[in-house]
Amino acid sequence: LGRPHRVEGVVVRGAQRGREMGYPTANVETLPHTAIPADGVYAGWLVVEGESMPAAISVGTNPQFEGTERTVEAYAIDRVDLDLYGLHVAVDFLAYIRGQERFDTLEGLLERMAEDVRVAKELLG
Ligand code: FMN
Repeated sequence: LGRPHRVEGVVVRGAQRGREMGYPTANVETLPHTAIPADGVYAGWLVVEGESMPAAISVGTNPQFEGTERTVEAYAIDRVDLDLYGLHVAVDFLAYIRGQERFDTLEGLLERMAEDVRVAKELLG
C-alpha cells in the first residue's frame, strides 16, 4: 500500500483484564465495514492527538479467555499509566508478528506477550 494500514475509532472499555496483566490496552471501537487486518499480533503505532506511540497490537477474539467478540487492542509500549477512554485514536499496522493463540496457562500468554513487545520494539526502531 505504500503506507501502514490505519484503523480509527473511540477507545472503549474492554474486559478490564489488561491492566492487571501488566499490558493495559486501548480497545478501539471501529465503525461497521472497517477493514480490520487478519486476527493476530502486530507491531505498529497508537496515534493519540498527533502523538505516535510504539505499540503491540492484538486483533481477535482473545481465545485465551474464550472471547467471542473481535477486538482491536493496542498496548502502547511501556505506557502503563495512559487513560485514553473516550478519545478518538488511530492504530497504524506496520508488521504482522504472529497469530492469536491459546496457551496452556496465563503465564504462557504473558511470556509470549513480553516477547511480542521485544519484537515490536525492534521492528519499530
Ligand atoms: N489474547 C489471546 O487470547 N491470545 C493471544 O495470543 C494474545 N496475544 C496478545 C498479544 C499482545 C501483544 C496483546 C497486547 C494482547 C494479546 N492478547 C491475546 C489479548 C489479551 O488477551 C487482552 O489484551 C487481554 O485479555 C485484556 O483484554 P481487555 O483489554 O479486554 O481487558
